[in-house]
Amino acid sequence: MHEGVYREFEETIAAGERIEPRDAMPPEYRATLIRQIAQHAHSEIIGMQPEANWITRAPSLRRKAILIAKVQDEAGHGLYLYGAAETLGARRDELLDRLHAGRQKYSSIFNYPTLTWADVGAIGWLVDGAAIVNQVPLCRCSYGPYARAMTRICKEESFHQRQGYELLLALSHGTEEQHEMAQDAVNRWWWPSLMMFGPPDGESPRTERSMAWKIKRHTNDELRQRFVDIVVPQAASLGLTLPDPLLRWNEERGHHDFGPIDWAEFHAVLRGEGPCNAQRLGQRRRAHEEGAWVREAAAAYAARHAARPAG
Ligand code: FAQ
Repeated sequence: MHEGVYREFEETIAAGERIEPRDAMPPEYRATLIRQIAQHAHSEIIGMQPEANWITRAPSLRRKAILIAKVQDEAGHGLYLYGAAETLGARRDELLDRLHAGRQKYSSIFNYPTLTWADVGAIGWLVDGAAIVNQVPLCRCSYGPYARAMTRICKEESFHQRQGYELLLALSHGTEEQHEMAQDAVNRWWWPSLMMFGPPDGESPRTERSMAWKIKRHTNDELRQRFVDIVVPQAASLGLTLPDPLLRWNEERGHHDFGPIDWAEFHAVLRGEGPCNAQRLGQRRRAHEEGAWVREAAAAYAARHAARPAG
């Protein structure tokens, strides 16, 4: 009987149609999605920290209002994604427990520090830019609730990306000191942004299966290349350079060549040895503990309303 059930699943995938929460699906498909969506959700809420670090020090009221809205959007993205994971039977409190215990990952990129105000611009331009390149194909992912969450998230991310670009443009054309600050931020965020796309294809254990299931639509290296090709002309319009002496247009390939990525650094960050891993996870655990009263109050409120007769 199981075979028949999964045949329908295989046919839906082959036809390029969506799998929905009540459809039968192989347990490995469910587990892969829970892992990826949870890691993605964790990245959104941990990703609030590096930029939130600058809210109190934003240089103007306008910049402060924009930054608060952006960080709030990231919390919202986390909510959509935890909601999508719940449609697969995952429990949100268990996913958070796994994050807090260091048993579930979040993106490597958020383990780097935000040293100056220009880092807010570099995150918007490069980190949100990389996130968009990775996430636009996920809008066509085979699992309906994840694909639909991505559609909305991508729209908001493109505002974030433009916000970062505009911030860097202002700094790049400001005083000499501001220009240098923008260049320094780009120098520090460039390589970690390339690592966001994951290990090279030959060392990516999940890609083949996820491509067959149409969760992923492109490999890690394909999306990394797409990102480099998009960003190079943007850097030129910003009047900033990218810190890679090997970066150049390859006429034959029709793409930019770029220098080797330090995969040892990437693996060290994934092992918890990045510059800010301990700080980020510590802050997340503290926020969770200090927010316990909010969760309790919300549960008590919901229980009281559920007990009240309708009308
Ligand atoms: N960091 O076999 P693969 C954002 C893990 S954007 C940490 O290639 P897969 C927006 C991988 O999960 C950032 N871990 O795996 C924002 C796997 O883990 P496992 C979040 C990484 O899944 C902007 C193992 O290594 N975006 O937050 C990383 O096929 C600004 C083997 O790798 C997403 O999560 C990494 N960089 O491909 C927020 C997008 N790379 O199995 C705030 C959705 C790989 O050992 C401010 N996810 N790993 O547990 C994906 O598209 C995929 O999961 C990939 C990895 C492409 C990340």
